[in-house]
Amino acid sequence: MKPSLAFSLLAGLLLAGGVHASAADHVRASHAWIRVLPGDLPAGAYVTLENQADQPVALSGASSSIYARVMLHHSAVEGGMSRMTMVDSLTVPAHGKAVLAPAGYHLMLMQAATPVKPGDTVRLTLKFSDGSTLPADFIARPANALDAGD
Ligand SMILES: [Cu+2]
Repeated sequence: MKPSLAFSLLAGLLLAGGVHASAADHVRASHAWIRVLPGDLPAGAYVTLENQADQPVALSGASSSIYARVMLHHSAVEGGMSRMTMVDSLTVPAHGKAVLAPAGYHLMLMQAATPVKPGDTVRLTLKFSDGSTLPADFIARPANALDAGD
């Protein structure tokens, strides 16, 4: 056996051991959708994240080839007014879930390079605080949509 092959086998075994498996390996994304608003208004992206690991993981943001800026936000009603604040991360508990939904946590998508219309599918790359990433396809829905429609 050539030394290089032996090394790659060993590296493969170490990775398969799962001791340092990344956050993204344990997370499943579902009900992923985007609410598209008219003109240049930012769009909200929503998704349900399920964490199958024994440790919590933290969503720290996302990126997209279509939207120049993606930010993690939280909406809350204060004194009758809905306000958005930026958040650094959103924890998904061990064997639990986090739901990004209207009037709560969402990814704010800004500055679309090409117009996104209802029915389009947009790939977002979710980022976790350990640096791992999870690509997920989001279905674009109209401004009056309240959920993924699935
Ligand atoms: Cu927002």
